[in-house]
Amino acid sequence: MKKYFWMVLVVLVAGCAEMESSSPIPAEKTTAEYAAEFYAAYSVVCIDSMIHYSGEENGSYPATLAFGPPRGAGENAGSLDVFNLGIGQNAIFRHSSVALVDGSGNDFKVFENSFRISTVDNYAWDFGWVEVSPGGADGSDPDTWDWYLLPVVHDLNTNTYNTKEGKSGLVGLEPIVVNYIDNPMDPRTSTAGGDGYDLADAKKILTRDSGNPLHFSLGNTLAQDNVMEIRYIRIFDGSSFLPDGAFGDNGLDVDAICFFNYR
Ligand SMILES: [Ca+2]
Ligand SMILES: [Ca+2]
Ligand SMILES: [Ca+2]
Repeated sequence: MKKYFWMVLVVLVAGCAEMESSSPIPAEKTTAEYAAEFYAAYSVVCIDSMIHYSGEENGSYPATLAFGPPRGAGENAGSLDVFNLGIGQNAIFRHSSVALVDGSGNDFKVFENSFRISTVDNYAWDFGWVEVSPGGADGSDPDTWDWYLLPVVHDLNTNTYNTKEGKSGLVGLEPIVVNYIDNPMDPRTSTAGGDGYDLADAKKILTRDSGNPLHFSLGNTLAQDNVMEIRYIRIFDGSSFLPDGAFGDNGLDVDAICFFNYR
């Protein structure tokens, strides 16, 4: 979560787009009804539960705000409908009744709440990375499961402060335009924003000794290991491994995580 100063700045420069994200919901529909319409219109599902969290939940930005469809605030504002993960923390999410599968193209998206600050030609980023797992025996420790990394590129030799150049696979790179209440659209599209991932790119993490995803030792793909279903998605804040640029590390935020290919 970027500092309040930047939230205020964005409100000033973005014509109060920030405030719109928390405006009252029109009385004719409930949020559940909006969500149901969104799911039906675009044939997506979004995570509805968290099974592990390394930190202490922030009362103002609890995990429940990561459940359900995305509620983005546009290119120039950060949604407050988010779970604030915290610096260096991680959490494991799932959908309670479906599994993610590798279908055509991107299979899921993570919606953070980065936004562009046009007045200073920069982005308010909180980068992180994604791992996926089929899970393990009931009651087993998630740290003992097989985890597959969605590879990240963060070239520290390029200008990290105001460009997407040299960056890919990072959670939080793309601002969130889609909003299931105020601005519904197909969340798969690039117009909708969010960070898309293809399970075909995931590779088994063999060693993570450094703690830095840029230096993990990787092995087989999911297909090579005959892993046909993914039940768990783990999001890590990038801390100092994945520098956030001009505005420092405040811990990434999760607005939503939605599945496009599932069963
Ligand atoms: Ca953020
Ligand atoms: Ca795919
Ligand atoms: Ca949300």
